[in-house]
Amino acid sequence: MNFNQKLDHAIEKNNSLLCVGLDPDFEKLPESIRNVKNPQFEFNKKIIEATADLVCAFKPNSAFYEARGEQGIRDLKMTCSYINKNYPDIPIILDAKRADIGNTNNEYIKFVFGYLRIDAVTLHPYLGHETIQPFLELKDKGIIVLCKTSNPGAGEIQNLIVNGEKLYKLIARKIVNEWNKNNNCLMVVGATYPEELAEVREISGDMTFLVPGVGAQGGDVEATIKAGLNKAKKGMIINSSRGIIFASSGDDFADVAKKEARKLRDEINKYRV
Ligand code: OMP
Repeated sequence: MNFNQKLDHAIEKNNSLLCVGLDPDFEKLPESIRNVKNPQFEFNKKIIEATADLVCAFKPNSAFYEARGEQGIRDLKMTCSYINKNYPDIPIILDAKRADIGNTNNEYIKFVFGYLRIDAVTLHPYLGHETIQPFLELKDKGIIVLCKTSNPGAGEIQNLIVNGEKLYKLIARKIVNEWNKNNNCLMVVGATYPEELAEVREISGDMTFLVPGVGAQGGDVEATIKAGLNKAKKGMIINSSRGIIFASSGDDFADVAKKEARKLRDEINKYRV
């Protein structure tokens, strides 16, 4: 089963376009968890157990694990192994925004797909097609390229006019027309820019978007869903990290995360009809 098939299966099974971002900022973990042996893993495990029947994917962001050095990498590995073993139907996306020259890419690929056994990874397009190609050749994996990101300063570079159009549109065209030969490309389009999301949807046919920016970053769910759905009323992986995993800072964090995940999943579905 390739990434898109696995994603589709999870979307149908859980009736969900929601992705829970596993960004366990160590300083924000409840005190009772911070003191255990594998704190980020133990926190994630509870979040995963509470939300696995409500999501279409989990997305750990590498930064939160790298920040803790070898302990963090161990917790990330344990998290991925736990999902693969106990919830093999749920795809894992590693948010790492990779892509580099050839020999460096090989090492990234070994880490992400060899060591962690992840299903999809985020990449930036800045070094060009040549540096995306080794990832594109991995036919069964999801290759998720940044197009229009959710951050306030995204336009500084992404809205520059290149060849008569905004750069993010040119990137979207490249992904769709040149880079997606193996039908394994997705792209990142932030929920904080619904107008641009609609423009990118126009360019991209039915391609699936990873859409961060609802929840803590304030993206409007209704506007996002209406702008980004494809013809099959899906084509979006809507990520929320802090808005779900840190909805409570107390020991009831998993129960509250479950409630928030259900609320957001249902709100998304309300606009899919
Ligand atoms: P919350 O703002 O806590 O929901 O987290 C959003 C997650 O999505 C973080 O892991 C970000 O690094 C990631 N993200 C964005 O917020 N904006 C983007 O444009 C792209 C990403 C990403 O690639 O996932």
